[in-house]
Amino acid sequence: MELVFVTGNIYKLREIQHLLGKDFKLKSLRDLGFEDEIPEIHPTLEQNAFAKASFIHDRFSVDCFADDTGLEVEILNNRPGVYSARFAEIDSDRKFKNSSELTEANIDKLLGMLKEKHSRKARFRTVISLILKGEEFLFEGISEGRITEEKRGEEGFGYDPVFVPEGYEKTFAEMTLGEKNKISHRARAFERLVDFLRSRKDLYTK
Ligand code: ITT
Repeated sequence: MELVFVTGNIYKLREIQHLLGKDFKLKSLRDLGFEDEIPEIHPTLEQNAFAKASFIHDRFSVDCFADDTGLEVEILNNRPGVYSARFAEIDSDRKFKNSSELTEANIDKLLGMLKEKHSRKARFRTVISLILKGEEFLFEGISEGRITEEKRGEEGFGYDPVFVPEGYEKTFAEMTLGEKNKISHRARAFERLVDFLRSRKDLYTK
């Protein structure tokens, strides 16, 4: 089965293709010849995921899905949440040369805000919006954990160097892709998507 994954993030595309296996052929936005940014302007992960998926569905009439993920830190009232990707830009005039500089600044801001705080409890939450034959289906995956005091590890992306999942000592950035995929928020949400697709073959065969 062919499905379009509405993302501009190649790390995510790699992670998800790894999870889905050979039953599903994942197409990227580039395969559709689409390389523009889709604005993520909504106040919730659910709305953003749906906006991305419906934008591509309306334009190309393809079955597709989009996800949105946020890091929700309990003592910060679930911030950065939906603003995780652009956290360092909020209330700041600073301009960033590239995405890795922004990622570093996001992490520094987070660690700064957590200094002296008595709790470092956090969770990643992923929401997937699937549009299949014109109908929307939503899936969620959560990874509970905590924010470290310092960055550790080189793998992964985003906040991985400062997030330790519950029951582990290593950060996500100290795990291999295979290890992270077994327990990550995105993996859990995508497992639900895959289970759904397998159970509802009637929706997309013929
Ligand atoms: P899209 O093109 O799919 O929108 P994105 O990089 O904006 O890609 P998300 O919206 O899913 O990705 O995630 C928002 C931000 O949350 C992302 O830029 C990272 O900073 C952070 N993030 C998401 N998933 C993460 C993960 O598994 N590990 C670490 N950080 C993550």
